[in-house]
Amino acid sequence: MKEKYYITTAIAYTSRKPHIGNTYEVVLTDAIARYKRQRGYDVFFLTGTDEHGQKIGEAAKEAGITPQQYVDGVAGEIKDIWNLMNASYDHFIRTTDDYHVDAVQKIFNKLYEQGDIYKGEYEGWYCVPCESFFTQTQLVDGCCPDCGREVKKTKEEAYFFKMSKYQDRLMQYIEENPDFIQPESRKKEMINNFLKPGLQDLCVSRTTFDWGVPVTFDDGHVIYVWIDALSNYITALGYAPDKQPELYQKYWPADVHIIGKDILRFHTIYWPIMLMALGEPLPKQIFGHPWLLAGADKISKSRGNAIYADDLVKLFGVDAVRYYLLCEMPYAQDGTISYENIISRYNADLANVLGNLVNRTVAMQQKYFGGVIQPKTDGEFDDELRAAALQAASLCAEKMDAFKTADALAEIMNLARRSNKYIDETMPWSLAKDESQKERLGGVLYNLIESIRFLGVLLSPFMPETAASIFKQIGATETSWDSLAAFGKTVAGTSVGTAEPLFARLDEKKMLAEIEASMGQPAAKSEPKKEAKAEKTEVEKKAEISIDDFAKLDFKVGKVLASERVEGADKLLVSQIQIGDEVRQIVSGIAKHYAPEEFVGKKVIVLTNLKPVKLRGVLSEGMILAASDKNGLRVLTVDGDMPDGASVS
Ligand code: ME8
Repeated sequence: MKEKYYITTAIAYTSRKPHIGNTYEVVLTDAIARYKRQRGYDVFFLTGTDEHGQKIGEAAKEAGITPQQYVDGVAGEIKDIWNLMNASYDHFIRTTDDYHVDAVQKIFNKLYEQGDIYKGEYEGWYCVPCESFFTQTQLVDGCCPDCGREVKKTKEEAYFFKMSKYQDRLMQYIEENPDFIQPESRKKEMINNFLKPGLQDLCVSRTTFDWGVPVTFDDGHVIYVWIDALSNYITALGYAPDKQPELYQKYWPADVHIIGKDILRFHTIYWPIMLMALGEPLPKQIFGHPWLLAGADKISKSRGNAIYADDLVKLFGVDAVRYYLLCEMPYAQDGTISYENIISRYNADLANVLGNLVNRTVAMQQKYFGGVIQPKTDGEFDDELRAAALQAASLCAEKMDAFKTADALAEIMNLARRSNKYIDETMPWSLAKDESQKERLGGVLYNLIESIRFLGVLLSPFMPETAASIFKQIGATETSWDSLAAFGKTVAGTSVGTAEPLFARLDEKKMLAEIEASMGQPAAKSEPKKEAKAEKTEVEKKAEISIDDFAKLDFKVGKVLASERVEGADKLLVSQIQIGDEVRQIVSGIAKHYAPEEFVGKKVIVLTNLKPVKLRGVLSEGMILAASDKNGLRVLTVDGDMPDGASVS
């Protein structure tokens, strides 16, 4: 029988649409859930929305609608974004769901009946955005010690939870279970800041507003939103004090609650104490992830610096956004997000390394063997590639078991880089020229396909759509984690699919200008005119230049790997040019003079340091030199065999 694995996210407040920081948490949890499923666990992944409390009640009032109408709208937006990000949750709980409300009331009643909750009067301070109580001495400069915002003086009749009664048991539990609070640094923070100074009884009901779960035995009281919210982790499994259904018995205790570091106190102190009082087992682990910052600030719904996942997905696609979030956020330190960073990571890792590897390999398999995968051979550099693939799998597992997604992704990208290096080392295009090397060429491509298959399997939890596209392009049938036990599961004689670019390089400057324009800032000058100029062949006599001017031009030998017509432009060909260890995409006005198939395989001269432009919407990263007059056009090439990447001067 499969081992169970129960993983949860925090439930997001339905005060506003979730920003990219909230979304990060869901993507992180999803990657772990997918990884665990891949490793054979029976996973239950829970997420949902936290819909009660003063903050949401006030937001609804401001919007002029009922709280229920308000939360229905925002919960819908949250679910849409989680779905857009391909979050593979098994259940989405809303704290306004009837079964949850009913169970929370029963939990409150049980704790009251057994004497853990008592009635008193609360006098102190309340932070509405954090939905937290504070004493005068806990305030910092008169403001909330957590978020620094204004607090409200509160005096009301209230119920209290005897936290102090369970303090010693909790301390003992934390000491005996060293992995309970992760990362380690956060554990010390909780012990030193909250447990050591001594726990105060927690105020667990409110009377000054009514958007919450009513206390059944005392009209006018609603249950404190954190008691309501934390209970979701067990009510979602059908728990109530009078019933522990099969789902609950199977999955509880949770293997891990994934939450942001700002809400650790609620999860590592209040929640375990609630469970102790209910006589239920405690979650095995609480993982407090770092924050995603915009510049130096925490992204926050109320600070107005929010970036939203749906906007990013429109620009970059789901998997690129997932990739950015998962590799930008190290284990314990905060990460940052900006459009520039996303674009440069996209180009550096996804387009240049991963996309390029898959595209080149599938194209070569098609070109040299009509797509049919040839048998494995043994040759130079093969052992290293094989070892790199096996090592990537074991290191990736090690990092994922510790929730270190950024480190796991770094291992995967290392394998992709190693595979690109293998292409440079084995030079398939050279092997292809020599009939006696045909078998070796087949073996080299076999190893590349197998290495890409490893990448597909390893990337599945992080970038599920990309992994599916990789499997389709290489025609992979073995896609399970277990298939990574050995290098060589690709079946010779099967065929690859058609090469489809996974990630086309982005034009950073243009994209940033478009983003700025869409944000309401002055739009950049329109690009098409610039493009027309770059495309135009200049024929007039030009002014003299010095040798220093000439030295600024970086010409290289390039080899045309692939070429096709640009849709809707009868003069343009878009070609993939191998220049040393990189592949550039170049658009040239030569379609009337060369058929794409005639152009492939040619060694051309490329001006490589020309600023990239878009021609008819297609990115061009350099210029292929050609001679022309009124009778025709011919590209420049080298006299004799020179490797691509060689300098021209
Ligand atoms: O805290 N970077 O809801 P929430 C990373 N309803 N994570 C962030 C973040 C950022 N900039 N901003 C927020 C709540 N988060 C409660 C949870 S659970 C029983 C109740 C994280 O909508 C935050 O830490 O404010 C939390 O884990 C989650 O997003 C939802 O935040």
